[in-house]
Amino acid sequence: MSQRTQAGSGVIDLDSYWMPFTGNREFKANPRLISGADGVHYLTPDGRRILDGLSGLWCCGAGHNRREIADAIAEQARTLDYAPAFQFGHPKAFELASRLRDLTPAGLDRVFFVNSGSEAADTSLKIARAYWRQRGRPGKTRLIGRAKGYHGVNFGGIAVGGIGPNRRLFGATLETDHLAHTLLPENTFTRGQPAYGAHLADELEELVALHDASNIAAVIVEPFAGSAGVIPPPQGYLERLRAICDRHDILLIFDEVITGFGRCGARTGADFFGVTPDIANFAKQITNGAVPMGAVVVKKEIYDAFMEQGGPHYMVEFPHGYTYSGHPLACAAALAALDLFESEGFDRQVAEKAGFFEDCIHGLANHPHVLDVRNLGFAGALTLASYQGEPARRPYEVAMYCWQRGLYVRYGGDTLQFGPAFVMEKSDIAEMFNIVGDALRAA
Ligand code: PXG
Repeated sequence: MSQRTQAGSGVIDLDSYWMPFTGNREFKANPRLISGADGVHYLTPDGRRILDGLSGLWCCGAGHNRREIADAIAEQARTLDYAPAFQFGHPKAFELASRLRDLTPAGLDRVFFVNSGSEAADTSLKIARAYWRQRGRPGKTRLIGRAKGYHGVNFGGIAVGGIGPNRRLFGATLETDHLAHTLLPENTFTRGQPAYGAHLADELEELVALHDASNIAAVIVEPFAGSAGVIPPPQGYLERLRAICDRHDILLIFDEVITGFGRCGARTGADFFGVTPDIANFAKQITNGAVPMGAVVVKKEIYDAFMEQGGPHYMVEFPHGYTYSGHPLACAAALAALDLFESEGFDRQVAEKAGFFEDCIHGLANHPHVLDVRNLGFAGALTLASYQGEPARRPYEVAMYCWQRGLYVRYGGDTLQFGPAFVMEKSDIAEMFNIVGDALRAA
């Protein structure tokens, strides 16, 4: 018998949709439909208002259904719905590239458009390898990620990614190495960046000793690890990675898909931590989640290496790109979203409210089942004590309780994650953590 659910006045069939990163059997037995949104709330078909505790999936920091973005998309769809991305261009893609150049740290000057964080990851890894080939050092191919890292789900991204369940079904990937993660028992319940752990960056020196830098193309890390449960870098760690990369001619890639455009309380993670990578990947917040888009922003020297080795002037210098790279609707949405970012000062808003958010989430430290609390900017996570042999069960149960109480929180592994919209009021933040507190007591 097919599974169905009521959605407003109609009934929908749940069978055909194979849902991404979802327990399909559980969802279809216990559907949680979202049919609308308003500001920092979601609306359900049965008329409930649900506080959005993760800005969608870390992507709607400006709040939902922003009229400025919706109007820009509608206007663009009537003016130029699509233009060929290869060998032709449309003005808004150039305008947006300049805008991203201006909003990202000095030195990051050339912008390659993609459609997601996963495509940004694989694109950045291909750029890194090809760059060294263009520079006459074709042996530099090895890619290094970090345990607990998340760089999306394409083959390059899972190869450098460090989350086992995302890789183990899929067989061989690229040959990669991983730095140790920085989630240390010494640092539990730290507010913001822990003081201890910068030495873990020195593992990169050990990998250089093992492989020789002549074989290593790039290191990719998230400024703070997001998906694995908000793991802020130890103080001095990113600086040390940067120094080791410089010493050995290894490109440093920051995956800023979550940290970019406001989440840290700065324009980017690079700005917040004061470390500039050679390549920075963005997605999510670029368009406020309204149209899929990602961007890989690289140093001018990297772009120039491709131009110099490009052959006859009519030849393609970098055989890579997507039909929808720089899609007109995405560009229009991004320009409107970045207008809001600047006019409403989302980086400043987060910086101002981050202390309140921090106090609220650390207020849960003594609640039942809580083993750790971590936070940075408008991002935070709880690690919860597991049921024997069932690490993922308690966060799921807590999240289901919250959903019943009108709060959407993200659960995965043994963590709960929080990433409110930048525009969320303090009263909503307090309510969010009150509900979570009740859920923990009930669990
Ligand atoms: N890199 C990073 C750092 C990410 O966080 C991706 C790449 C992949 O992006 P796409 O657009 O291909 O999904 C991500 C995505 C969570 C959560 O709960 C995180 C992501 C996605 C969904 C949930 O932390 N990050």
